[in-house]
Amino acid sequence: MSELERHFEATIAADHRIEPRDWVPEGYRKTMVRQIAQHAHSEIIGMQPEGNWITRAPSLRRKAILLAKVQDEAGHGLYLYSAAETLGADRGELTEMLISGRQKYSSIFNYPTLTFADVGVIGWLVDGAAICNQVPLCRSSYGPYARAMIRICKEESFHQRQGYELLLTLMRGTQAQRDMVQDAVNRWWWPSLMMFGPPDDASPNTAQSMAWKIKRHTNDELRQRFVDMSVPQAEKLGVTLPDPLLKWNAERNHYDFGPIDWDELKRVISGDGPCNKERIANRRRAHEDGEWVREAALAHAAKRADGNRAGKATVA
Ligand code: BYC
Repeated sequence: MSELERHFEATIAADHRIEPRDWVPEGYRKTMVRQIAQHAHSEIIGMQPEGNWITRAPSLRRKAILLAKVQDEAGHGLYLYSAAETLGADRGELTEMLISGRQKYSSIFNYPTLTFADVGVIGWLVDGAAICNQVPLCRSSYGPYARAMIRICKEESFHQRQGYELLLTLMRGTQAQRDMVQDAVNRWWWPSLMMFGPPDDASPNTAQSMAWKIKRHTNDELRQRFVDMSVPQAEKLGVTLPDPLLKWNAERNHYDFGPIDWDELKRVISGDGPCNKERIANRRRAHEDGEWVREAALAHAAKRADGNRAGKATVA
């Protein structure tokens, strides 16, 4: 083992953070870029299902809340692309990989948002799952990622509360509103469980990512934590989670739950979910429409750099 490898291993073993200028094995760099880029793409694509409801929010208050939430997601994408850049990735290339289908984003954003209750359920379940998955990432071994996660998690918990509060309001409304919430819960429950990724015995990356302390828990551990957290919240809300096998297991001290349709997850991840094509087409259009902004920003930066050089030359 080289001196550099020994230093890397010792940093991980001591639970210290890896920082951008530290030497890392190529596999660590690749895994980190993959995970951070997929995460960034998920935040940006994740703006679409809810963004769809901004113009149709039922009140000014709901509209302002939703606008703020969707803007937060854009911000999360930006912190994450910046974290990926500290590993030598190029943001433009990452975007190309997303819109050409070479890099993934979370399966959850390929499902449609059919009613305003979906906005509440996304906040409660999707952001709830995101928090469960991301709080341990605040202790991830890569410093810039772990630090970005701290702020992201704070904002996600606001998102989760706004969703739950929206649902509490709907549940105090008419029978039709309660039915709308139940219907949204029925559609989002299983896809939310799939967000945690394939089961541990079919997760190719987990063992190495745990050894490098990129991940602190396995996919199944976090999924179980999410189920345990959600059941009492569903009871309080007065909705039924669509799983007849969901049952408290006193021996395990956890809820048992029914089998997940892993073929559905595979289909959705490989591009064949209900909204994959629409999401990517929208992202591609936004990227193309934004070309003049990127060009203008680059021209402005070049002009300022020239100005700075000229200024320095005069001083010299
Ligand atoms: N969807 O070996 P595995 C958010 C991929 S943002 C799509 O277990 P790993 C939010 C996986 O990437 C939500 N792909 O992988 C935003 C891997 O790909 P490769 C996103 C999935 O990395 C806005 C392959 O399948 N959160 O919450 O050890 C509004 C094998 O899986 C999925 C993050 O990205 C999936 N569900 O574990 C509201 C968090 N699951 O190797 C909310 C950070 C797996 O074939 N990421 N894959 O390219 C992680 O924690 C981990 O990457 C995962 C997967 C737990 C997701």
